[in-house]
Amino acid sequence: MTELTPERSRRGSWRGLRRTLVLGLAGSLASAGLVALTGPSAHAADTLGAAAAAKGKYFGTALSTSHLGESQYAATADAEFNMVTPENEMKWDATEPNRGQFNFSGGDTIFNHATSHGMKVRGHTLVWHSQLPGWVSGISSGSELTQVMDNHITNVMSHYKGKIYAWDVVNEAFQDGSSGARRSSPFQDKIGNSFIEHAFQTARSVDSSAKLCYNDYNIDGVNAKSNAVYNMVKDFKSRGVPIDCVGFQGHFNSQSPVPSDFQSNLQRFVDLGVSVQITELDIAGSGTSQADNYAKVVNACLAISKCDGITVWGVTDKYSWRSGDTPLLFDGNYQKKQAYTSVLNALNG
Ligand code: G2I
Repeated sequence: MTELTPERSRRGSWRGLRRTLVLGLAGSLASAGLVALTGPSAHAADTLGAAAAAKGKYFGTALSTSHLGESQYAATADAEFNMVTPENEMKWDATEPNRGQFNFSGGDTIFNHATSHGMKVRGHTLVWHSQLPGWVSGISSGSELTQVMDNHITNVMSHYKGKIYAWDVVNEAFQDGSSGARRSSPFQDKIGNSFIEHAFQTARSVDSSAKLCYNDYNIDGVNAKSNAVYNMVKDFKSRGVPIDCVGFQGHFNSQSPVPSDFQSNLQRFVDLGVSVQITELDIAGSGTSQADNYAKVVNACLAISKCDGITVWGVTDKYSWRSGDTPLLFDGNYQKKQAYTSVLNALNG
């Protein structure tokens, strides 16, 4: 997201003055009984993307080629969101199923749909142990795997060079639990700790216009895993390894609720000099408790100027990766849920 330039800030002050005048006039008319003042704000935006944009943030969704042909799916996404993450289409198994053979058909479908409807795109994800073709896991030499990783990053990022808002360069490289250790993966086991910084360095050299993020789950509050990620980012910053953002996936349920220190945890990462993004938000539940949890997440991001935006991990409960948890903002019939209204009100607040 663009920083606040002097010009924008002047426009902001003008907006403030204009708002004072408009509200003053509206107040006089109201007291004269000429108009009724209704709602929280006369200028409240009526879509998630527009409401977020008014606060200098984005509000995105994961999108899947499997459902784009369903008119309500596409129409809901196009109306509400201003950022898109391909749910599976830019992952390694989709983009390089065989060594050296790249396939961007699914990624391009999502990219073209998003950009032709005015939405930006987050790239997801370049280096991840999951949805990784067997031929990659089968490589036993660390130096060969490093070359293969570099070649993958280079080809995928070059295809979308200059067009991607942010890339999840490395995804889910740390273990859950109290160890704070790296997760065993082909990259970790064969290349070693340096694979992450190597991936970021390669990514920067290919497309310096994309923000480069590390993305993970269960790092939303302060815990051993988020401490380990925090220490990695701190180390990267101190040594000049290029990293611009940390993605907090935000998959919440009753075992893993929105933590009370969510906002302060985001803030400590911002204090290291990166921005933060909520990248895969979904919250199990229903009704008021789900709506309240969504509001907590949105309010935390709004409170942090370097929280770039929020992406929910899907459009409708019908196609959620965990649809039994009904974790999204639209139900299976594309009706707005209480959680939707809660998010929109928080963004407009
Ligand atoms: O698992 C939830 C997310 C955790 N963080 C990284 C995300 O990339 C991940 O997304 C999910 C997708 O939402 C699922 O759609 O990643 C899953 C796989 O790790 C995706 O599921 C897979 C199915 O397991 C495959 O059977 C299927 O072929 O989606 C594939 C494409 O439809």
